[in-house]
Amino acid sequence: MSEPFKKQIKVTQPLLPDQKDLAEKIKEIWDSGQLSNSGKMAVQLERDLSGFLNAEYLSVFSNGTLALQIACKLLNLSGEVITTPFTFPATVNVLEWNGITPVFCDIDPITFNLDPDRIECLISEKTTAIMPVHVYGIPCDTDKIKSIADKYHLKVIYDAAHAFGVQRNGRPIASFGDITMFSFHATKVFNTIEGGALAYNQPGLKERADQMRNFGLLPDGNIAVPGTNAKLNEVQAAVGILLLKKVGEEIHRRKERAAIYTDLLSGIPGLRIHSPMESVMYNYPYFVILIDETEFGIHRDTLFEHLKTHNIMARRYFYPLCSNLECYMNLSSSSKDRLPVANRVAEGVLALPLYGELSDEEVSYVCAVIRESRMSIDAGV
Ligand code: T4K
Repeated sequence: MSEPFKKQIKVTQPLLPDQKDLAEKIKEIWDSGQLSNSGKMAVQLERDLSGFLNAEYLSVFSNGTLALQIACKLLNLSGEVITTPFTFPATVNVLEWNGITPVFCDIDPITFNLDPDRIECLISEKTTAIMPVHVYGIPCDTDKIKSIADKYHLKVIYDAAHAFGVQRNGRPIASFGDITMFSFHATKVFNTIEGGALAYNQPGLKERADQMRNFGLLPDGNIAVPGTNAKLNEVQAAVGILLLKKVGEEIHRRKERAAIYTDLLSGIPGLRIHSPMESVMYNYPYFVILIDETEFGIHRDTLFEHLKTHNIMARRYFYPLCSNLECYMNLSSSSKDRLPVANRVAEGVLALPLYGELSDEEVSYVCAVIRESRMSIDAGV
């Protein structure tokens, strides 16, 4: 058996700006004395991101969760919203925080995104919207979701926390739905340490969201709709401005690492590599495998622990399934027999380490340990 790796291999590592460049930006901020409240850096980042993401109307926020909460308020969502249980809990928590009941819909076995063919039967007179997630940055079936939303007059908010810079059939990911949310958390392909953005399909939404992230304050000091505090500060915005220049190279490096993984892990019985369709210009946020215990020989959790003993910190994104969390398990839509695909996928997925700085040696080592874990079973070790 391989020795544990000499240092811990984390599932991800943040993309960082050059310290010298950041020091220059911080000097600029210090000199101006403007640290927050839509200062020069935040305004520039919004403009830069609008161009990069091809999103004409866009606002930045202090994190993706608050951005999503504001998106629900902007569209006056209430009652029930159909969403996926196969996501980070933030997606579902946002609905609860808006007093909305999440209604879980099963997922597609290939993309792991909301299965559009299962949405219609969940629509009730209380349904106001659909909130799908572009899981691991792989786009949802936006055409089918749009036609259902149009038919029933529902709003669509896409959680694109993972989909920074992704395109489908040449269309930017922000161009689908009423609103699209991006997360700029440190663990994302592009980050502002903490941060997020909303892209809207109409200018009026941006104007109202910009008020809501600043307590709801209007230019005359009045407040028409109570807002919150979800502003991105100037230092975070400066990090974003600098990282926007590096993110293309980061995605390229990740693509190369993903190709090595694919090469070294292909053909292992019971191990499926989760990858995007050809129509997608992808951003490689995660490298995800799906383990079928029967064919692979061991359960995903055994492999997960085995990797840990070798200093490899993989992650079970997304496990437990949101519908199985204590706070959501009593919803009628959480019942396991209504979500067979999501429950099966959550038991099998594993995100392997992936980031630009990951070395070829580290990728090869991870793959060797995975192969070895199976061989030890074959040999009865
Ligand atoms: N919707 C979806 C679909 C999401 O995935 C998320 C967030 C959201 C909405 C909400 O967006 P935000 O409000 O976060 O903007 C992480 C992130 O905290 C979370 O942002 C992310 N999704 C989720 C999928 O993953 P953890 O609990 O896995 O993070 P943590 O601290 O365990 O870190 C993971 C690895 O990254 C570790 O190996 C250490 C490394 N790391 C982490 C940080 C924070 C670093 O090397 N440096 C760092 O600064 O949640």
